[in-house]
Amino acid sequence: LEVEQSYIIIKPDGVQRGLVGEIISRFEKKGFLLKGLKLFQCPKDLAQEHYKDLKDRPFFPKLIDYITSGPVVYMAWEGDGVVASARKLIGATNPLQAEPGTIRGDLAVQTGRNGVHGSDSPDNGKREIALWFKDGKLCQWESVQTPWLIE
Ligand code: YYY
Ligand code: MG
Repeated sequence: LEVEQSYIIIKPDGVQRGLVGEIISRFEKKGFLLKGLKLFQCPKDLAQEHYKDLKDRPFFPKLIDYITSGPVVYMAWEGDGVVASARKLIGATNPLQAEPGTIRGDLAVQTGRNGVHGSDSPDNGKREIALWFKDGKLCQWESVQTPWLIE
């Protein structure tokens, strides 16, 4: 049985604003399992492939410039329901509409600088993890917390 995984990016604004620890902490404290993590400057071609569903949108060129403008932290997080739950933790695309308590609701003000990416479906989670973790190697480990999180 396959456990669900979500692909999460702390975008360049999140890294530059010193929010890496804060953002990772939200997922850690919720109780998901970190399976892979890297600080990385994304090349244009990878950014375009990652966001290919948006390639015809007017904001696409700006989005690609932004996501490649500085280092990002990318991660794979695992757990039952992690994709939908991570989207809730992240909040609405426009940070002014994102609820307080969400990452975007608490930490950002503009759609074009909304700090975080999270996969929008389990299939996209798989696609994005395969795309970014090219060697396919996520860390296989067990957290001592698991028995205290999952009965
Ligand atoms: O999944 P999510 O990040 O919440 O939004 P998407 O609709 O997938 O768009 C991806 C990304 O594109 C968004 O996080 C910011 C940017 N964007 C934008 O700059 N302007 C828009 N009108 C919509 C999205
Ligand atoms: Mg999206």
